[in-house]
Amino acid sequence: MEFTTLTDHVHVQDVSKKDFKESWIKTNKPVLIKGLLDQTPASKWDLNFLEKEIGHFKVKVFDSQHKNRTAYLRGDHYVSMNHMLHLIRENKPSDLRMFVNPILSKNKKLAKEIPCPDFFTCRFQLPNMMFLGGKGTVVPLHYDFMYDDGLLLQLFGRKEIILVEPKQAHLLYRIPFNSTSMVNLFQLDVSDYPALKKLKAYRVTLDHGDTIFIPSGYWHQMIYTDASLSIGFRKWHRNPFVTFKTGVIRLTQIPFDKSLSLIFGKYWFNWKVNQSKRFEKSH
Ligand SMILES: O=C(O)CCC(=O)C(=O)O
Repeated sequence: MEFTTLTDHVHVQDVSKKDFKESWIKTNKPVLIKGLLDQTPASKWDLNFLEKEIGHFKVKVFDSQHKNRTAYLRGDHYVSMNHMLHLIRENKPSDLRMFVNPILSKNKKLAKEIPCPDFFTCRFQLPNMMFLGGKGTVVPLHYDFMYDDGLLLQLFGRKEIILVEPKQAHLLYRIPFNSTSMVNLFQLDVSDYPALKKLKAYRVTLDHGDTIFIPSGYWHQMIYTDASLSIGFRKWHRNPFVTFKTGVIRLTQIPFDKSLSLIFGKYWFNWKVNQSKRFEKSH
């Protein structure tokens, strides 16, 4: 496996909507964007303020108990947002992880303080998402399942990201009916996953205030250097047909996968993991 540090970066002041589309969205290339947070009132947010504004909400989180699952969107149980914010305050390790949570849409005043940047807005704007986890949290390797383009802005803490271009997806042991992989690129195991030897990936650290552009179909995995909180902005794929086709596929795939998981539990999970390895062997 070969890692290259992602060095491409731009300053938000030099980014126009047209340039961003031509240089990064159409070419499907990741880039680090500097200065975005400073342009928003959210640059002044602190933990006391967030606790007051959103701390009382209940949020759904993942924990590490549910190992026989490959669904990755909403989480397993509820905790208070205050509980999650406390992880940041203490910079604590934790097995709780909040993923793609649109919590800011419950507080319009707050959502307005961190708007989707102009160069990334689209028709039928999706709400901003929040991602939060303790120090050492590992986000499973995946791509965003609607082939949307994503920006991830780091509000608190630091995280490391590995990015793999879509054309190397066949080396990643994708789980069937899903957009995730069981492979942990931060802890390489080439005896179990030999195809990884051929993999080339980008690696980048997201510091406070940094934003990464994760293009459509790019696989990504994160490890939280510190307890971290990020905001995600999403943009539908530039070709509406891709969104439509993917939507139809997901609408059948997700209920199918969930039903079999409910009926067969770990047997279904194990079958999928075995299939992901078989799929690789045929390449
Ligand atoms: O930082 C995280 O926790 C995950 C972010 C992510 O997967 C995304 O923005 O698509």
